[in-house]
Amino acid sequence: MEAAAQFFVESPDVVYGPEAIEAQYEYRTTRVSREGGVLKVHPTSTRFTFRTARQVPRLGVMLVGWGGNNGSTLTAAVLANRLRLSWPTRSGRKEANYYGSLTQAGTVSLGLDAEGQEVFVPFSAVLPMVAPNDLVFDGPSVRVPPGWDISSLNLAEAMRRAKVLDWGLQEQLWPHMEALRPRPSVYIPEFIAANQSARADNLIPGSRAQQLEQIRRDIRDFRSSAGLDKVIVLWTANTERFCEVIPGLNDTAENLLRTIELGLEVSPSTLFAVASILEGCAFLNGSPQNTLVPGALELAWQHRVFVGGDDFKSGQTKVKSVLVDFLIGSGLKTMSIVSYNHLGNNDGENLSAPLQFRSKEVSKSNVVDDMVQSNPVLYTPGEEPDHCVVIKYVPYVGDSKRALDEYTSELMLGGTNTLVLHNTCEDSLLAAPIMLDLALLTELCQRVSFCTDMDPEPQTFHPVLSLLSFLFKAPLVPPGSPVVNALFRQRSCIENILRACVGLPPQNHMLLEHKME
Ligand code: NAI
Ligand code: DG6
Repeated sequence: MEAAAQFFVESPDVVYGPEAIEAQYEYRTTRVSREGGVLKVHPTSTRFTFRTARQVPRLGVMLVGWGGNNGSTLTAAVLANRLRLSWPTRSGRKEANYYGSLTQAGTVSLGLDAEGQEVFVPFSAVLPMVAPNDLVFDGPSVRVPPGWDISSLNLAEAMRRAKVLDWGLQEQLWPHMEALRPRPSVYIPEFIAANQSARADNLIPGSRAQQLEQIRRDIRDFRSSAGLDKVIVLWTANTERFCEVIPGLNDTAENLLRTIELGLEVSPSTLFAVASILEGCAFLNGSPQNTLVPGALELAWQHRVFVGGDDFKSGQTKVKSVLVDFLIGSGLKTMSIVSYNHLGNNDGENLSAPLQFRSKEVSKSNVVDDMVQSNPVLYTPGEEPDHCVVIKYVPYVGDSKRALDEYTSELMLGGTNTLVLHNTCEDSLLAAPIMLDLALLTELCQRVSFCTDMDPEPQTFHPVLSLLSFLFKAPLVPPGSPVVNALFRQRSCIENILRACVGLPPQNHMLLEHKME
């Protein structure tokens, strides 16, 4: 396969203009109605015109929790790739890459060549996307900090504290990361574990309203001093406890803004979400808590700003959303899922507190609902497998989280099948490429607009960007939209929407060409 093949779709339905790619696309689907106990299925077709602006912007990503394991690892990864670093390890020399990133290391099949063989291109070749090496975290002329952390350690020290990267790589990155210092952030002790208090030495003072204003100034400052076209804000700070959704407090945009003005209860992550939305910057939540309370979602809707969440889907949950899909999709009745983890990084220490663990337990537990509900042959209404999630803090294993899972399913004629899995999830090395994809795909979606024959007014995707579901454990979706957790359905959604933008039909895997005589 060619590594970075450029391609053009030759079709009267696709126009590559100087500013945009415009594609006519026939969206074929079905509508189902129930009539007297009978299901009637109606094939439908809607003609879309997709328009994707070709100009790739200068994009800055601001991480909240920049000095954490994920934040320092993502920064290191971009720098290591940009500088084309390689370093010795006991199993040979390693080179910087972006393995684990769907956009950078995943591929899409374009079709069959003259020999009937599939031709693949990188995901990133389907539409113009920001190259990760061009993401602005720093640069010779940019010495302003692009992220926030309640801990004042510079990024080189943060990388050392994280203990994620090989020493030979850390040594080479040190001079590049030493000058990067996180901006002060908002610390409200009751939202994260008490064991985090020693880190909190880099704080924005003042009332909630003043803190909100400071975050907004930080975003504007970064955008102007780094000469950016766009900024995306990504929460990768500690898991917070859930906050209660209370009428009058955070249920509407107006109430949420008043709550901040009055200094009533609001979580730091919601404060960052509000600041981002008010600055017109997409906000993505990589942690499990309910940052995007109804008031924040309404604000995003009012300002037409993309939001996405919740909780990066990196290791154990990714496997779960494949394995349970496989089991139930094969007609096996999964009845028990037990997921045990132990990890020794700062995330693990924070999650050793009950309220923060509870946030994670919720997001890790709802990830098979769609698969169970998709199969009324196996499950009666309301029936679901037992699902138990355990997380323990074991400092010695550091960032190399161990995940042990047991899946028990019923077979025909009273049999059972038990699958046991041991997964060493090098947590931050799995999360960093997901963070990258989130930023790159969100930015791409900001350049896509579409209209239909029925509604010629151009529109953009719904502000709750459910296309990102592949990357989140508990995907946020627009009201009334089905939540999809099954990994390959989520992947197909991204792939097929990108294909639609260049006028290609959805990937159907039928290979009928090879099934004829
Ligand atoms: P970490 O604990 O190493 O980093 C979090 C950073 O956030 C710390 O540097 C801390 O000082 C900072 N922080 C805490 N409150 C803050 C605030 N209000 N403002 C700014 N900074 C603040 O954790 P790690 O491993 O980087 O994970 C980050 C988040 O991502 C956690 O919530 C974790 O649960 C979530 N996550 C991680 C995954 C992974 O595979 N690594 C996967 C899914 C989610
Ligand atoms: C304990 O599970 C720690 C968590 O922060 C996870 O490591 C993280 O959420 C990744 O979870 P998963 O299930 O995607 O591996």
